[in-house]
Amino acid sequence: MQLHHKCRAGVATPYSRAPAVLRVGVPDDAVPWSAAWADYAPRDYTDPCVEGRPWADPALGAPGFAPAWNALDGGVDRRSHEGEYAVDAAAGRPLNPRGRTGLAGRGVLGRWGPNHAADPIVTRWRPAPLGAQGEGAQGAATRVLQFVAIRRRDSGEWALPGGMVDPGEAVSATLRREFLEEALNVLRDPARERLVGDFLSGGGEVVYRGYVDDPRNTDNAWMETVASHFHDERGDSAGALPLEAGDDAVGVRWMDLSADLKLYASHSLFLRAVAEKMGVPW
Ligand code: RP5
Ligand code: MG
Ligand code: MG
Repeated sequence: MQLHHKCRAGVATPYSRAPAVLRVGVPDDAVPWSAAWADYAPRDYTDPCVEGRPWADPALGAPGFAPAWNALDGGVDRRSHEGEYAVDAAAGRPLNPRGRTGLAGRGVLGRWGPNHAADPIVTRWRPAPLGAQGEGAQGAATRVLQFVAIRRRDSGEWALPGGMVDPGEAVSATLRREFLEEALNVLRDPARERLVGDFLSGGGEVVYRGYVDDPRNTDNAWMETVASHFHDERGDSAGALPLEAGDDAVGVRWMDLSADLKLYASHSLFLRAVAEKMGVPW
């Protein structure tokens, strides 16, 4: 099992979105639920920002709330890409498939169990510097792949322009919508949608599907995603878009793919898969 570390540490650590709330330190060997830890008693924390929100679940035990774990529950997909997850029988709570995080409850996440997102990875070859265009095409070996990165409003980190799959929404629609909102700011001017034409249709090529090591994760709520790749080989469609940050993004830019990038959550892992697919060094 791959150990999560953005949502867990060996020593007590503040929860990223509510620093007064401390995660219990969870050493590597105590991460799996199968590791005995009789007096493991993490703080139970659900942030007030999710209470009563239309996009969030009610509290467990609230009248009329009977979630169907590991199932498509009305419009809400409570299935995991990781296979069937366990549910703590006594507490009636789903358990993080990657093990302990040092914090119980939902934190700032809306759903108990999996919270589904989609991450569009839009790439182009880095354009030759101005004035160098006439010197012949870049050799395949020296071409540098770039992707569209956004800077997140919540943590200030660079990330993929991903977002949550709405209940009943197709993942291909989420990929397109989130790119339009965060990297093109269609919320300011809806007419900008036509700039992408059909570049983002069809869902792209899935390079990752599964758990995200997201700093918001808890023992009972976690992020999962489908990361999908869209490549503009000639750089004259998506590669030439007038990028503009919007919604929960405060910055946007083309970034060279590199193992050295320090990106949000486990986004580097998805980019590594793109580098392998495109045959560029990582
Ligand atoms: C990450 O959070 C996913 O990979 C996706 O990029 C993002 C979705 O959450 P929001 O951007 O909507 O906060 O875990
Ligand atoms: Mg968004
Ligand atoms: Mg987002």
